[in-house]
Amino acid sequence: LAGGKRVASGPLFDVTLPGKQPNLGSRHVIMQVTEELLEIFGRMGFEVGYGPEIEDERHNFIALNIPPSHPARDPLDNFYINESTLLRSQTSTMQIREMERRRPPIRLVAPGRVFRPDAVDATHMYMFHQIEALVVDEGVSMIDLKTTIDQFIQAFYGEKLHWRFRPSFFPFTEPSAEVDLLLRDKNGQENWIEMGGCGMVDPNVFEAVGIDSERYTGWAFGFGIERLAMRKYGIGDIRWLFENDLRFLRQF
Ligand code: 2NL
Repeated sequence: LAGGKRVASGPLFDVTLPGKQPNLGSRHVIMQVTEELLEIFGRMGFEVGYGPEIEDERHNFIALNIPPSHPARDPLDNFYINESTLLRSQTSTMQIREMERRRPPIRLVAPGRVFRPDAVDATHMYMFHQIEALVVDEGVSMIDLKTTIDQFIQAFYGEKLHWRFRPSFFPFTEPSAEVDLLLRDKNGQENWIEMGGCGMVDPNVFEAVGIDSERYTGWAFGFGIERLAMRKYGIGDIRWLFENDLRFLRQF
């Protein structure tokens, strides 16, 4: 329009010019890895459970066979909100909730944030993500546990990596083991890195949730999702995952 009158002066802008590139967001690498893990465990027949990040002592400690005197309950090693409420220190809380709610067979994975006031360094953070698996049924054995971990590692890393069980102790499993993955660095140096822990569910845990420990057995494991992602993508420092530096995040 010119002076209120329409003039035949051609188009006001050139529609053939390239547009401005919008800045598209994307999923964080930890969320991408979590989705991949759920996909892999989904194919193996696991359901997914989510639960609260603020928990009571029953679900975080008592039902997991962690007595009041246990060092894991030290107020300095947990984020307590008041005397009996805290930010969960592991996702086993979710498995306890599920076992309280229903009877075996149970085949469940629970991913989520956990919180521990660790000193921050290249491999430790006060908040990280865990994925825990729980299988409860008649006749479940440690062979099933080992096979599941073996198939999971092959599916997630796309190759058969060397890994090992290292005897360990947790109050909620007996026997217990830690899972180490072999890492070869540029110089051919071999290092075993800890990915998480596992074991056969302790009968005391079954007692606490009213499952007959004479009839049922089960296994469980808990892996750190950051560790799994760092091993997969060669990320050298856990802090990079939480600094939100786009130069880092855009690589995934
Ligand atoms: C670790 C260790 C682990 C479990 C988690 C579990 C859950 C129930 C009963 C028994 Cl309900 N066990 N979970 C078992 C062994 C180890 O996690 O260091 N994770 C990063």
